[in-house]
Amino acid sequence: MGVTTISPTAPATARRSAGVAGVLAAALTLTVGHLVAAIVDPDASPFIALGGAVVDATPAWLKDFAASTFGTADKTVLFVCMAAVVLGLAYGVGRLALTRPTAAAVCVVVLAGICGVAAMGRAGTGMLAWLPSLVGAGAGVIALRAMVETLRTPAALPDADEDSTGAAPAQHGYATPDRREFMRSATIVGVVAAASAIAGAIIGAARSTAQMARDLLDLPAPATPAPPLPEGVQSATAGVGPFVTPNEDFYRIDTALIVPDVDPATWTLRVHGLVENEIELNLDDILARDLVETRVTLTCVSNPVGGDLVGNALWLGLPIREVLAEAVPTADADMVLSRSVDGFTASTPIEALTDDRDAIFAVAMNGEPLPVEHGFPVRMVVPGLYGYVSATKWVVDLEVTRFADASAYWTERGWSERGPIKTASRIEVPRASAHVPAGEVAVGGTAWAQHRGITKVEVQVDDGPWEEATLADEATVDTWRQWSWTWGDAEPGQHTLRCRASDPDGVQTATVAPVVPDGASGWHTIYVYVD
Ligand SMILES: Nc1nc2c(c(=O)[nH]1)N[C@H]1C(S)=C(S)[C@@H](COP(=O)(O)O)O[C@H]1N2
Ligand SMILES: [Mo]
Repeated sequence: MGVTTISPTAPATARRSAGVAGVLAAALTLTVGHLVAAIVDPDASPFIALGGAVVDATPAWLKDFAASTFGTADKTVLFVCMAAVVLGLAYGVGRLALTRPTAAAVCVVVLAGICGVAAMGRAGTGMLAWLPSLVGAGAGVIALRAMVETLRTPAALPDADEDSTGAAPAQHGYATPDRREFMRSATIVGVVAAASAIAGAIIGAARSTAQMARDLLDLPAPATPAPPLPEGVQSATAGVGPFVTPNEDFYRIDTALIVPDVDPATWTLRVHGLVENEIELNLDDILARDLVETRVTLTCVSNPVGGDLVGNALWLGLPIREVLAEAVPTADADMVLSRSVDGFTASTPIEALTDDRDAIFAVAMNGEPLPVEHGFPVRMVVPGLYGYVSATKWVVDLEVTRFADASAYWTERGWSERGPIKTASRIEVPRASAHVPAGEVAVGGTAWAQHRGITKVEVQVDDGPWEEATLADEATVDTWRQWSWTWGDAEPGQHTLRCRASDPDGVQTATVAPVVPDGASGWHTIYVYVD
């Protein structure tokens, strides 16, 4: 008997292959789960459900760190980290399967079970939220078994029986496995996993009710159209961003790992709480009413000084003020807690929704139905307040309440319960650290103080005097305002450019504040090199 091919522990190559089998089985578990989810309940995809649970369990400081370090790529970073952890675990489970197949199967079921429980706990998932993880786990266990079976080539150790007392079971060792058999089973599993991933993606895309309904939606004409844009809203300085932000370039910030797929046919908006009349509206109710068109610049509280989490669009919607007037809030109400279909909430001071500003339930953005990722079919837009306390996308519920009695998603995570937008300005041209030729340098940028209006922008070179920039035309006090300035005598060397805006209340504060808890402040400062 060839003693060299049989050992009491599995050969290293078999253990490595078993690890790979574990990784493939995990991939199959997740892709089959994703495919089943695409058919029964897209929100219940195991990996996405797990991601949601991880996000919810992440401490606020780590989220802030992730958001500030990775910006809008933070979700990708989350998924990559999760994939690394899952695949690492799967490698270990695969190796375990070689010697303890039952224990390994239990591990797969437990891991998938965690995903299933996470899916059931997710807002917006249905009765079958556990099914994708269960089916995925089943596929994973079978695949792991089949692959590892080709590596487990038990053979009696030559002296096992001699050592045994006779009562003890015979010991087994491992012969060198047949690589071709393993490769064949691993290839089959890999192909099935890839096919499931592709099918899941195709079905998921085809099944998006929201996308289809959006394509079919006929927008009504506004009862109150926005006045035409003044000719001169664009900065005279070439290179400053467009006054109206195209939908595809509009920043996107939300807690949704996959964009909620809301069917407008069954969508309703409920208004309740401290009101005399509860109200329920569907999309047709809203589209049948007199809609107003309004230009509003949205800003994220997480926008750093000089940052680009800000965008300006033409919105069409129903004034929230009118709906609240029908609901008749009680005198003690001071806040409206809006909730999206995926559980996000925002706390808006009631006066911002009942005064004469254009706070609306928006159904369109720049002349198109709301893009799905910007809140289709209906979102809130409230001039003057950061998005996290006002701009609820996929909104389904308004609870009229009190700040003393309820709190919103980000308030529970350390952010301020109120979020008026701070007056801000930024230099867009030249770019930070740019090289510019000496002489005349065109400088330009954007400033905003929503619902108050920008009255002045000033620019300072190095520690020189503040010089007044030329303001572009104002569309409304709710939109940003562009500006331009000519630096007449730029001399070679490194220079500092700084800008600051004024609103009717005075100059924007020089005090440097971080984004947490209620928005960044300070004067945008860049360095440029004059050649
Ligand atoms: N449902 C939902 N609505 C939401 C959010 C969210 O996480 N979920 N984020 C808010 C924040 S923080 C901002 S800044 C704006 C951004 O809107 P946008 O993605 O359309 O630019 O949406 C707000 N509405
Ligand atoms: Mo935000």
